[in-house]
Amino acid sequence: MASRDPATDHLVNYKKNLKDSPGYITTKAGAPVGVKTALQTVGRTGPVLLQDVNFLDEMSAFDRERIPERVVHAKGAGAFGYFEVTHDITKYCAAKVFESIGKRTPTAVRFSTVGGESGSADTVRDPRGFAVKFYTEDGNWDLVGNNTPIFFIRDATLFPSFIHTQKRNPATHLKDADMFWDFATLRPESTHQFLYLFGDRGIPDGYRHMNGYGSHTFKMVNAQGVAHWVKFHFKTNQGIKNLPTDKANELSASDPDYSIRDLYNAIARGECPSWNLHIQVMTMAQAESCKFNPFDVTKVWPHGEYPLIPVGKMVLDRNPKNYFAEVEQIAFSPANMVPGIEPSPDKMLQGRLFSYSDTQRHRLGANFLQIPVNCPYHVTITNYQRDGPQAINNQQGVPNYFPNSFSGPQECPRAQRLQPRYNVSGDVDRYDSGQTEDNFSQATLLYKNVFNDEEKQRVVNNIVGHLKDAAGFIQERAIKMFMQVHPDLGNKIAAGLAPFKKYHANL
Ligand code: HDD
Repeated sequence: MASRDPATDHLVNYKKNLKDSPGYITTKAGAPVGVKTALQTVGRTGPVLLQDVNFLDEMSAFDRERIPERVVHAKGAGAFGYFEVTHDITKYCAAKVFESIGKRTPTAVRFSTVGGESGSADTVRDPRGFAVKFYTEDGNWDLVGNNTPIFFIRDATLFPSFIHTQKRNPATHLKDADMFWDFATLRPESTHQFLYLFGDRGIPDGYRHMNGYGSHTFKMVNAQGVAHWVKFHFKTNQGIKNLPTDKANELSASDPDYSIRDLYNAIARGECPSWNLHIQVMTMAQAESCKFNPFDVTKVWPHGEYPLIPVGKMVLDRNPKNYFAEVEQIAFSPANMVPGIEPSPDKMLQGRLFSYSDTQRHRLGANFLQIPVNCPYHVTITNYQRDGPQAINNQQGVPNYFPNSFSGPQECPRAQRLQPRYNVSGDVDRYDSGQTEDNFSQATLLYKNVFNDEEKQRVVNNIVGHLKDAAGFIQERAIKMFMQVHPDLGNKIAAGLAPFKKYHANL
C-alpha cells in the first residue's frame, strides 16, 4: 500500500499511541451511557420518550456546533511554536518579548485566505492572513498581518464596502466581477495592492513559502521613553514559492485544503517552518520630512532608505491538538498591544483597533479571552471586570471597584512610563484621501523596476482573466487606471480585453 501522510494517518496514529483504555462514553454531565446506538422508545417501533435524556443531551449539543465563521479570513490553518530573540533591539523597544538575546516567547499563528467561506478552496488568488499571537509576560501581543506589506485601502470606513465587493452579490449569491472592479477603479489607492495580488505572489504555494508583514506602521518605545516608528517583516526561511494560476485552479478542485494539509504534514514530519523577524525603523524627525505619508498602508517604506534590521526567529513546531478549540476559537486583535508597542495614526490600524474584539464578542461570546487559546497565560488577570456569560476566572474575593482601600490591584508605573505623552493637532473633518494622495508612484516602481518581462506578462494575463467578466464601462475605467501605472501595462490590458469588450453593459 502506498505510504500515507501524517494528516491522513491521524486516526491510525491516535489508536496506536493510545496508552490507556478509551474509557466509557459519558453525557455532558458525566453520567456513563449504556446504549449509544438506539433511542429509548415505547415498543420496537416507537414513539420516542422525552425522558431519553441521553438523546436530548447529544442532540442539543449537535444543534449548537456551529458558531459564526469569521466575516473575513474564514478559512485558515493554525500552528504553535515560539519566537526567539536573535538581535538586540532594546534601543528601540522596551517590550519584554525583546528583552534579551535568546529569550523565547510562545506563539500561536493562524494563516488564512480572506474572501472565501470556511469551506472554500485554499489555492485562490487572494491575500493570505498571517496572524501571530505572542504570549508575553506583559500579556498577549498580536501582530495581525498579511503576506503583503501593503493594503488595498487606507481609510477603515471603506473596509466593509471593500470586503462586500470580494464577497457574493446580495441578489445572485455569486461572486461578481462588476462589484469587484467597480470599487477597485473608483478607489485608485487600491492599484498598488492589485498589482501585487495579480502578480505571482497572489497565490502562494501553501502557507510555509510566504512572508508575513505587520503591514501598518507601529510605534516602539524604549526604556527611556523615546519613540520610533516601525514596520514588521517576517521573512520565510522555506523560500518564496508561488503556484502558477492553472495549477492553483486544478488544486482548487482536487485538494481544496492544500495549504492546511501542507502545514500540518510539515510540522508532523518535524520539518518545522520558520521565519526571521525584521523591523524597519523611522525616527520621528524622518517621519516629519518623509516624502510620502509613512502612515499610509497602501505604501511600502523603501528598503534602501529604511533597511531591514534583524530581530529574531519564529519557529512553528506544534500542530493544534484540536482544530475548533485552538484555531477556530483563536481570536487575534491589533488592539492587543503590550508596553513598548503602540499604534501609529494609520487610519486603517485605528479602525481595526475597534473591529476585532467587537466581532469576537459576537463570534465567541463576551468572555472570549477566557478561552484557553486566547488566555494571556503568562499573566494573572487582575482587573475590575467581572461576570458575564461563561465567566470562569472571576477573580474570587478581590475588590471589584477602583480606587479602593482593600489591596485591590494597582496601576503599573512601568506601563505608564512606556506610554510617553505626545502632541497632535488639526482641524476635525472627514478627509477623503482617494484623489488627494499619491496613488500610483509605488505601483509604477513595482511594475517597471521589480517585475521582469515574464512577470509583467503574467500580471497582464491574470488581470485580463478576471476583468474580462466586468461591464464594458468598468473595463474602460480600469484601463485608464492601469495606464496611470504605466502605459505599457494599460495598453497590454486593453489589447488583452479587446476580444471580451462588453459594451452592451455600458451605463
Ligand atoms: Fe482584518 C480578520 C488582517 C484590515 C476587520 N484581518 C483578519 C485576520 C487577519 C487580518 C490576518 C484573520 C485573523 C485570524 O486568523 O483570526 N485586516 C488584516 C490586515 C488589514 C486588515 C493586514 C490591513 C492592513 N481588518 C482590516 C480592517 C478591518 C478589519 C480595516 C475593519 C475595520 N479583520 C477584520 C475583522 C476580522 C479580521 C472583521 C474577521 C475575524 C476577526 O477579525 O477576528 O474584525
